Amino acid sequence: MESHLDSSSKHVENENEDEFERSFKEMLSTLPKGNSWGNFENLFQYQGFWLYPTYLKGVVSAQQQFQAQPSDIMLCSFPKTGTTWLKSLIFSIITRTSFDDSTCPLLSKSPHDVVPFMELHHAHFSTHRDLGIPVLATHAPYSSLPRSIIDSGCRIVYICRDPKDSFVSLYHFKVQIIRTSKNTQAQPIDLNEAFELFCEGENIYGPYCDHVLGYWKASVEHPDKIMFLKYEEMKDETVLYVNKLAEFIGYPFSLEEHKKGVAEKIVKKCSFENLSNLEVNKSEKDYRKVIQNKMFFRKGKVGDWKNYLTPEMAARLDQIIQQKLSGSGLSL
Ligand code: PAP
Repeated sequence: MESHLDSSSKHVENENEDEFERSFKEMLSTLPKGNSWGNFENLFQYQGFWLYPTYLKGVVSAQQQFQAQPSDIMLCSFPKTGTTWLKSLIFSIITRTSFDDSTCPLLSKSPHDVVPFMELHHAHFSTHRDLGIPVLATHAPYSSLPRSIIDSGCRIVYICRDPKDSFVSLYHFKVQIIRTSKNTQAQPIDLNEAFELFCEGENIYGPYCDHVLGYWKASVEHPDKIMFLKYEEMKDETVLYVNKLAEFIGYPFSLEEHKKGVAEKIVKKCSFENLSNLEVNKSEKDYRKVIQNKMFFRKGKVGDWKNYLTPEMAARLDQIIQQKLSGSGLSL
């Protein structure tokens, strides 16, 4: 039975939630409003980046409430740069002695269910610390991370990708979401229009370059705390990077594990071919409202942009990126 104390603390919790909703709505009404990318919601510009209200609410809530621990691991990324892959790799590294080939949760759960997003679980921030899996993912830009993440000194792993491939991946994701949505206001956006917006930085968590540069600069300043990865390099030498990753997050492979090829097995288990063929990841089960598990697995290739962008479009985006990154020491 619910105790008197439980119900009164729930009451306070509800009041706090109501107060948060009220002040969030008030703040939202003051922010610059952007395009919707065919969505039924517009993007809003917050601290220099474009977000949909649902994600923005989670980021603001995390800024106010999330308490990071030094042993936490934050997986940060711009959308469509390899988050699903990195979630499954980090999860597998951390839990490698807890499960065997037949009991691994990745066989029956989406990588997004085993490693949650910070901004999608506002007020709960389930890091699964209690299960010994202190990992949380976010697409929030570095400058909008909750203060406690920086102050705690916890490890941050960031992954980026050729923006041309990220754009193509994002575009297809968006088209699928709109197709699945029952909201009649949602209309698929045209590729050229979406490309224009992406070049101007008006896309979810955009501008892309500012997102990448924020984490890049922080990783140069604090290489012991922030690991900066590139999707293409990971694809090329996955085993090497899984070893580096394990070392960096504090779960290095032992000599015995090296001999047994444990890293190689993790790489195989988390490969696009393997994960995308699991029933759970082929499923149309809603991961979150209109987003289905299968939408996180499209092609998993480097250079698929060539099938969608003209050479002129590619040159234009490359030039924007080069200009923005010039002098940073980073090339993409
Ligand atoms: P998110 O930001 O919504 O979480 P994210 O996982 O970062 O998405 O990106 C999805 C991309 O990663 C898709 O790329 P594509 O559209 O170019 O195909 C998806 O196919 C790819 N991807 C998913 N899982 C893997 C994997 N195991 N290995 C390599 N790429 C993967």
